[in-house]
Amino acid sequence: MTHPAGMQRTLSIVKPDGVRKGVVGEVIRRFETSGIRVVGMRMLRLTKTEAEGFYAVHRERPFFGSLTEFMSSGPIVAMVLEGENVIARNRLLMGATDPKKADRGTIRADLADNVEQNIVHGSDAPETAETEIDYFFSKLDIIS
Ligand code: FUP
Repeated sequence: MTHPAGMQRTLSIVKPDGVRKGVVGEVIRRFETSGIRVVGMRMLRLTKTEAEGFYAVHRERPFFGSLTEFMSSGPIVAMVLEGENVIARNRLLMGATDPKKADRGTIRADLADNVEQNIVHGSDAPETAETEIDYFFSKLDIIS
């Protein structure tokens, strides 16, 4: 299977606040409108332990307990996104981690309440994208 140069995959998550607010469709619409393809998708609820595994890099941070409590507080929608340079493009659509600092028109500026409950997750680099996609998806779950 050959892909055009620059073609990437990334993991996106609509977090429990996004599902509670009913903005899953709105988030997907923004991806599709900007030419990003959804090639895998599932809804699930993480246990606290699974949320801790996903955010293991933040283990020592003061917000780790609260963040993993929040991430396991309700269902999430995990997606594999595909496109040219999609890791950076998704991060641009998401906006800064803290919605107060995010540019207008980004998902977080428009929809999020605070730095913890910030609607979406998106992988930040090719290596983390691969690890994070593998955390949620088997090869058979992804459309190629
Ligand atoms: P991002 O890549 O934009 O999701 O941001 P980070 O990887 O820095 O942080 C991951 C998650 O930790 C954020 F989405 C929310 C949470 N977080 C807090 O709760 N408080 C903080 O001060 C920073 C991050």
